[in-house]
Amino acid sequence: MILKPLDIVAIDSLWYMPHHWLIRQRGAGDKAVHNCVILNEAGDLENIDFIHGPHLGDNIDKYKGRNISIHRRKEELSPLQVAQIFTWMADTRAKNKGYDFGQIKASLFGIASDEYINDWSRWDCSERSYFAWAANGIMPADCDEVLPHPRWVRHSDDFETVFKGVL
Ligand SMILES: [Ca+2]
Repeated sequence: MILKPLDIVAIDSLWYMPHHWLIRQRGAGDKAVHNCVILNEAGDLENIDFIHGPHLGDNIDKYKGRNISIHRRKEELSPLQVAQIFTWMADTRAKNKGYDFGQIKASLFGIASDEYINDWSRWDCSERSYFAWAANGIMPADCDEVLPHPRWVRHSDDFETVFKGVL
């Protein structure tokens, strides 16, 4: 599998993780419960967890044995656009205050309140993968959700699936 920078990974739920059940109930039948962003051909990730929020240091190998899908934007970006997105990711990561529990609460219970959305100092996984594009002027098609679900990238016509199965 050849990975490219800014490929988006969607990872399916695990049956023994209670918070995955909650995320899935809003997924309209889609099992995706997590997103992360590929940084390079070696599969290094910008990942998110409850402790650190967005961070570096993980590799896609972390998801070996899991059902995942990998999605690539159909229209290739210019090197300038790629650099712009990576700069935005680094800037927001540096200012990050941790995981966005307000966003995930709003997402799970459908509370589209200003109190919870568009806080760019805190992030959840699907918000992060979506706004890496949207904040840089590239609105992904077919995702008009204020609170993107991890399934979003599987359903956007702007992205093609380059891998689907057990990693
Ligand atoms: Ca946020």
